[in-house]
Amino acid sequence: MTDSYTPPKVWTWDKENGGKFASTNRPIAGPTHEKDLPVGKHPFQLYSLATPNGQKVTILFEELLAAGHSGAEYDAWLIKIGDGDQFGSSFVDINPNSKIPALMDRSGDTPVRVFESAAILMHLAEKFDAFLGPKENRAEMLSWLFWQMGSAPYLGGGFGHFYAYAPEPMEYPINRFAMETKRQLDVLDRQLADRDFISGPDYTIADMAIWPWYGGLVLGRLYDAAEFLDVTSYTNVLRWAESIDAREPVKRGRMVNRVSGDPSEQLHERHDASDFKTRTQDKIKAAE
Ligand SMILES: N[C@@H](CCC(=O)N[C@@H](CS)C(=O)NCC(=O)O)C(=O)O
Repeated sequence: MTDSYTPPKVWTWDKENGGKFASTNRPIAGPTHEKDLPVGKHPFQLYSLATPNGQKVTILFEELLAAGHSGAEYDAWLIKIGDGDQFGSSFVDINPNSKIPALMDRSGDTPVRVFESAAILMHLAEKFDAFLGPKENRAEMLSWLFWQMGSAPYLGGGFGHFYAYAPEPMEYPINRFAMETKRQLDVLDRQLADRDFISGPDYTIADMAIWPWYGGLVLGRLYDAAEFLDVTSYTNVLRWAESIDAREPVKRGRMVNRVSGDPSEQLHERHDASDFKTRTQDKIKAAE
């Protein structure tokens, strides 16, 4: 890596370009290998990992079940993106974009694929008519849901990448994306100054989409960047993040497809509500 870089006339793929995800990043789409995906007994088959984008969906599933929507039972299968599972042929059939989360809705006569986390949240919330907030506030709720989809790539792909994953710290991109991340936190902080949840008094899929990213950030769980970004100065975001963090379905949703952290909070796959008590990694290891 040098201080100055002159782009070549035509970009070519340098497989050794470094960074934490260099082994899986590619400039081409499509499958790299043939691989079938397992199918469980429930109406919804989720193929995912407990990154912030993955958590959005497992949190919604757990919230739906806790609210009494028993038709929202789901199997959550683990997709290890570090191992390239997202490039297996059956995964690519569900998500041609090769990213988690990906869902097969098998509740009807014909299975339906859904990819992109906001599409999955909308699909499920509409199906169960839950966590959408009141109809007259739908435009506001959707605005925040899609604010998240447009904004988080600057936090994850921009700030997180250059602050935590790039092969070496680089001042220009870290400055650029720290500035943008702090601006986004301020957007949220102002919005949450006089309402409990992001689009009003109701807890909705917009909160579930924003919380794993921006809630995780102010709770000090993302990129080891809490001090650098002075996250505790966003007091309204912190209050909102803590209130959502205290919800039992959110605690369960965070555990599903988690492969790091405390073993008692890692439920690699979820096939039954009882798995939270019996199938976490601490229990599985103790039984071996
Ligand atoms: N906009 C997508 C983003 C999904 C996404 O970026 N997923 C990441 C994990 S958080 C992934 O699967 N990365 C694997 C890869 O890029 O190869 C969504 O919200 O569903």
